This record gives sequence, structure tokens and C-alpha cells, in this order.
Amino acid sequence: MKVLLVDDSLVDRMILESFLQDLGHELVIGENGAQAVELYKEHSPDLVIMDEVMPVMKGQDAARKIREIEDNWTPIIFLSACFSAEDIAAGIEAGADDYLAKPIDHKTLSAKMMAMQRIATMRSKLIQITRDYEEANEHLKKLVDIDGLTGIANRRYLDRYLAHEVARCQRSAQSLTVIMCDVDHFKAYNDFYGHLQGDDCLKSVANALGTVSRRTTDLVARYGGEEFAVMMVGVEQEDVRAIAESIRSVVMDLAIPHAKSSIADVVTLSVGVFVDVPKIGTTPSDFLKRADAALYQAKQSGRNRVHF
Ligand code: GH3
Ligand code: MG
Ligand code: MG
Ligand code: MG
Repeated sequence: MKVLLVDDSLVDRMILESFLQDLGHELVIGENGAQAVELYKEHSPDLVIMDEVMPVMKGQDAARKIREIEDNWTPIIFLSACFSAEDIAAGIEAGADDYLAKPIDHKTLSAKMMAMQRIATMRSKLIQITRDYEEANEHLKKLVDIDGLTGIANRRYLDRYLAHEVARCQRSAQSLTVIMCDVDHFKAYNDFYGHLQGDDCLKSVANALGTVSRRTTDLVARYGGEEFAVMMVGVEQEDVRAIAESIRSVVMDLAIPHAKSSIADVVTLSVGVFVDVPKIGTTPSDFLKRADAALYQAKQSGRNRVHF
């Protein structure tokens, strides 16, 4: 341990110094409380062993100062010839962790040091565990919003995001766009190619959607099953039309073979769009319902198309 040893008595200091050095500790030596505080700042010791009665600044005041400035707990052991219950109480209250009577019994001192080291080690472990826990917690918080298969936002995140954006667009009178996308004849795809290849197909579609809308306000989420939702804020109707169209075409351009589709020989997407400035009382589910209704129309009118 790096030990800060502070005592105004040269004899006491020398005896303890050689004792502690023999135990293999690294020593920093001070002669009064003021020096103790300065040396503490400079050396960040693992343990402070400090006389209580000293000139310039007594041990209690030094301990108080150290407790004020430390950002990590450092054990402090007081040594004193004054050993009444009041002295002990005042020393502990000032910030000391233990209090030993002078003349110091070396065996007792090294035992107390061992106890302090044990607490310090336990404390570091707890701090590390807390850090790991916080880190894991942050990670989990992100994970609960992510779809396990595709790695994009999930329904849970979409719902929260949409509620937030509906309120925000209402306040700022901006338009909000919800685009609902559904893979055409995906049941037939699964039946023919198998569920695992179906999963791969959904991953590719999610990836492709992510390349279309890159603006920071955009959200691409897996709404569920083979349905995806894209959200945008403040985009003009004409631009929405172009973006929705590129969503449709980017999936077709993946050219994932679909032998059982009645519309094309590749996997295609039907797209339903709803754009509006949310009014007072408009709910997120109003947006989802309207986009879903448009999607239904896209399906009814032949699939692989965009409907507003
Ligand atoms: P439509 O063109 O009308 O949308 O027809 P569809 O066959 O795509 O629609 P339907 O709702 O009948 O079928 C959707 C299919 O999507 C059924 C379901 O097994 C499949 N599906 C949903 N989630 C997953 C998934 O995570 N992985 C795989 N492989 N398939 C999924
Ligand atoms: Mg003294
Ligand atoms: Mg569907
Ligand atoms: Mg479908």
C-alpha cells in the first residue's frame, strides 16, 4: 500500500516508518495536518495513518479536509495518546475510520491496516460491479427497442417514437408521414422456400429499407411479421411520393427470387402512405390506421405498388 504517515513526533514517525517499510509499504511522510492535506492531494495514498495532536493543523481538521477533497474513499487511521471515549468519537466524526492508542502496538496496527485494505478491496469490487451493471442496463435498454431478427427498431420503439412525433408535429404544425410496407405473398414464400430463408428475406428487406431513408428524423421499424413502417417529419407530399416509390423499387431491385408470387418472379412490397399535419386529438393509431388502410388499397389494386 501507499501509506501517508503523518506525525509531529520525530521518534514516533521513525519507529512507524521503519516498521511499515519492513512490511513492504511505500511511504509518504508528513509532520502536521496541513502537510497531510497537501501530500494527500499530491500522492493519492491508499491509507492515511495520522497523529491526532499536531501543530499547525491537528489530525481532526486534516481528516475533515481530506474527506472534503477526496473523490474516492481513503481509509484514515488516527493515532493518539488521548484515548477517551470523547476523543475517539470526535476523531471518527471528523472522518477517521479507526483510532489507535499511543504507544502504538505494531501487531494491532498491521491488523487494522489489513482490515482497511479488505474494505477498500471490497469497495473497489462493488464500484466495478455497479459500473458493469449500469453498462449492461444501458445495453438492455437499447436491446428492448430492437427487433431480434432484423436489428432495426421494433414495434415497441415505433409506438413510442410515433407518439412523440405526433405530439411534436402538432405543436410545430409539421407534416408527419407514416409509410406501411408489407411483403407480397410472403406466406407462399415461406411455404416454398422454408422459414429460414423467409427470415433471410426479411433481413434483406429491412436492410434495403434502411438504405432508402437516411435522414435523421426517419425511422424504419419492423411493425410485425413481414410488415415494416417508415416515418418521416416535415417532408413535402411530392418528396414523400418519391421516397415511397423508392421503398417499393429498392425491394424489387434486391431481386430475391419468388417462384410463387402471382405478380413478379421476385419478392415485392406493397406500400401504403399517410401524410398529414396532426390536429388536436389526432392519435398515433389514427396515423397507423390510415397508413394501413392505404396499404390495404395497394394490396387490393394489385400489390407491388404505392397507395396514398
Ligand atoms: P399478402 O400479399 O396479402 O400480404 O400475403 P402474405 O402471404 O404476405 O400475407 P399473410 O399475412 O397471409 O402471411 C404473412 C406470412 O408472414 C405468414 C407468416 O408465417 C410470415 N411471417 C411472419 N413473421 C415471420 C418471420 O419472422 N419469419 C418468417 N420466415 N416468416 C414470417
Ligand atoms: Mg502529536
Ligand atoms: Mg401482412
Ligand atoms: Mg404480406
